[in-house]
Amino acid sequence: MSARDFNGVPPLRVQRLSLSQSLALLSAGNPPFGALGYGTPDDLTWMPTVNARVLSGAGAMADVWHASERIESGTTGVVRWRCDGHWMLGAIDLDEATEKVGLAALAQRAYRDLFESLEQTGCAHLLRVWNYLPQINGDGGGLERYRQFNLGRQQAFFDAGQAAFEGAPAACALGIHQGALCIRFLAGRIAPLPVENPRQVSAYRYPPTYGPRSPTFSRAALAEIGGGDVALFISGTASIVGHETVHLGDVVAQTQETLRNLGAVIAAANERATTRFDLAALDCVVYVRHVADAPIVRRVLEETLGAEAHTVSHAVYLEADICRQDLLVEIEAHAVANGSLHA
Ligand code: 3EB
Repeated sequence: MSARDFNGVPPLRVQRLSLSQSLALLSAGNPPFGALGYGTPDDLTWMPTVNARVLSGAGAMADVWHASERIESGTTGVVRWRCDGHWMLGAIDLDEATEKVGLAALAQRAYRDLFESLEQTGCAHLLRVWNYLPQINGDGGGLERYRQFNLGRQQAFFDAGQAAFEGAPAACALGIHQGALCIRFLAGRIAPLPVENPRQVSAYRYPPTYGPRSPTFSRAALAEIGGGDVALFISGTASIVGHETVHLGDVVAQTQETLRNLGAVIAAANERATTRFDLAALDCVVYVRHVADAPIVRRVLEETLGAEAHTVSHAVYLEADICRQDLLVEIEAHAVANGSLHA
């Protein structure tokens, strides 16, 4: 049996729910594997959340994860995790003010503990990471804070002997307006299949004009998640062609370019799997720098994909800063489809 044979993979499932639906699930005595809530901590107290203002009408939402029944919880250093023996969800919240170190050192420590938690649970492979940094575009003593974060993150990958280039996990990195450095991740026992975007330079190969250390992520990751399904995790995607930001100051054109990039990543992913992922069938999170742009971005999605598209109706819009000052919008997504990966 091949290592990727889905018969050997206990099922992992993810559902996008409204806050009330996810709370109902919890009170029904059916605690899920984990959840990632999109909204303020005041709305969501029982799951790790993304501490950002929700701009969509449906209010706070959550991605609720289900795994097998034998779930173990634990902590490793600063990481809180849940694991079913094959899949693992982890969360880190670290406050610079309390920890009294800069962001580079903080990121390095967070990722050091993250990799240690993977070793402890045996879920050695990182599939997807969600990074949220306070004041991402702020200056931290001569180096932008996002670039400091990249420094510490890449160093921790090196220190742990983890793939910092080809084979890096899918990820997103956004700026939140308040709170701590906040990292959420999904790991598993089997390495995912990384996917790049032919329209873009791999982020781990960005030239040094974007900072002394490259960002550490692949454009997407594919994984068999049991039950004959494949998941596609698409990293934060923006209006970047090659390595350059395009359509400065034009949120409509940036959104259109972002959708072209998403389409290109999906096409690249489809070459690696026996299924066809579809731009119109994503669960996406849309990060918008300026609150007033949210309805404009939504209109572009509707015009491009149709108002009835799953991607349009299930999108969560959050106020966030994007890692480049000139980016106005970024979209990340996941999708599940029936099929398997090409060997
Ligand atoms: C980009 O394409 C936009 O640093 O983990 C997207 C996804 C971006 C992930 C990260 C950054 C990250 O470069 C920014």
